[in-house]
Amino acid sequence: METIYSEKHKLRDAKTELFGGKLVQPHERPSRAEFVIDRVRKTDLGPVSDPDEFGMDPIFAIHEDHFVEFLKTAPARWKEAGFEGEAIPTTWVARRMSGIRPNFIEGQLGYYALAGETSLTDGTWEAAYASAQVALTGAERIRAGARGVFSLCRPPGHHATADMYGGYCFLNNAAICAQHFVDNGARRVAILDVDFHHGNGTQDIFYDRDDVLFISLHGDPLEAFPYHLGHASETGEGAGAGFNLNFPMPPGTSFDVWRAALAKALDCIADYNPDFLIISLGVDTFETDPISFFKLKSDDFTTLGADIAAANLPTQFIMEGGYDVDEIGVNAVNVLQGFDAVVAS
Ligand code: SP5
Ligand code: ZN
Repeated sequence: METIYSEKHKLRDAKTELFGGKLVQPHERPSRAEFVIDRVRKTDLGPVSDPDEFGMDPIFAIHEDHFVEFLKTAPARWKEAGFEGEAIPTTWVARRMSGIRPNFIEGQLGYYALAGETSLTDGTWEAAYASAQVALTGAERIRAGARGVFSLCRPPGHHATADMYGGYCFLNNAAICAQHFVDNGARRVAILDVDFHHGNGTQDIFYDRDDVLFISLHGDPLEAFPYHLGHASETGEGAGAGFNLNFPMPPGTSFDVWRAALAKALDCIADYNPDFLIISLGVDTFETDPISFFKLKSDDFTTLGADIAAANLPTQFIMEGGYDVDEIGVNAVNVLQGFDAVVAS
């Protein structure tokens, strides 16, 4: 299949992540995308194309304008305030607080951040914008009739809500694409999130809607980031009741258990009968991922891709997480090759 890729991801190059009480080298780093694109090229997966330009409209269809303005300006405002490290929040809109947006940058970080690990840096906005264009270009390929496409997005997106960033995410690429499909005539879109972490941002964005089905397989939020969303009891509200489905799984979950949840998810997607399928493709379910606790092996990712292909839907893969950087290329491309092998047969 075709891969969409932009070198502009390199502009997202934070030096620090708040992890374990220390500022460490970020897990979400530029080499992740480099390893993936190298593997795409080495395996002759298919052509690699630059993104086209879709501008801001499809981003504003999902994200609040004041949030976008914040992402663009926060690093400069932080520096102007005299702070020397990378911009990270130290306060939060905690339970029973007002939710009134503060003026000063330090307070705004706590207002817009859903987690504290993700530093805001110069270049982050440009990279996140380019990542969204990579996503939208893939969506256009699917609309034009491709059976599968790979949007090699970086930074990732599934933790970002309409007005919050965090979990290494700034703009929700999968949500932007789902909305783009709907705005161009799709009746129903399904998003299947196989990243280790719950896709809280995508869930939140579509929670009250029946035109986008969201299903996530992930580490139980009682034990794993993002901790405060992703329980099985969250099934949608209003018109969206019944159109959100979570499969939280415990530490040590192996592929046979994980695959059984995938089968249930794919059954629900078949019942929903969507026009398009978006896969939020994280490979942090890998057994040696440094921040996760599932036990998938490299060959399992090939099977995963084949299972998804059997759903027989036009399918856009959007890159999300995966932090065993040495193996991220093999694992991500295994999914895509597993998919292509079924499509070709
Ligand atoms: C897109 C994506 O995969 N984002 C993940 C963000 C995770 N951020 C918080 C990481 C905290 C990890 N705690 C690890 C405990 C290891 N035993
Ligand atoms: Zn993840």
